[in-house]
Amino acid sequence: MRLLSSLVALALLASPVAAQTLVLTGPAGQSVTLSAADIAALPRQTVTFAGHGESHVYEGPLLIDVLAKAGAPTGQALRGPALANVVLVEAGDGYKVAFGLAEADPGTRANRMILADKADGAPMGEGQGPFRLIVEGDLRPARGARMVSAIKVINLGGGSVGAPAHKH
Ligand SMILES: Nc1nc2c(c(=O)[nH]1)N[C@H]1C(S)=C(S)[C@@H](COP(=O)(O)O)O[C@H]1N2
Ligand SMILES: [Mo]
Repeated sequence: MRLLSSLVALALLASPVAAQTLVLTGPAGQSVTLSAADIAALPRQTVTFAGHGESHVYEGPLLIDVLAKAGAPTGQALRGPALANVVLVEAGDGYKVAFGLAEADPGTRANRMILADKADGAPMGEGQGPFRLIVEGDLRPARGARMVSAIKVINLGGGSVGAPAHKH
């Protein structure tokens, strides 16, 4: 009984805190849960983003490196039929942002997409963190989903065998 009430108390204490994990779904339907430590361990980038007249420095891995953990095609594999993959970013408040996977590929676009876990050198608090999408070069911050809790990579190609070999 004492154990049970301790567990209930712990659950009550824990409930208002945003999940520190990120649930990924890959193009083949595979699901992977990453911890904040898993995300922090990926190679890091720094992106300055200005929105609403304020400029902040965000830090975190390239989104494509996060998505690779769930089997998303990257680099040379991101061509032909792989270009029919889309990304759906979901936040804790129900906000959703979608775009093509190739938009997150640094071999395709100079502007980076990162999954920030720090802003101005510190972890982001409630309402913003622990993870925030940052789209370098966007003219407004609407795609910068705060409180990212899940990301799905979905292939809209319908399993077609796809593009012929192509040199570039
Ligand atoms: N989860 C979540 N992220 C969101 C939104 C939201 O409603 N929910 N609004 C977006 C919009 S429209 C803007 S303008 C920016 C605002 O971010 P800021 O509060 O850091 O300026 O967050 C974006 N990210
Ligand atoms: Mo906005």
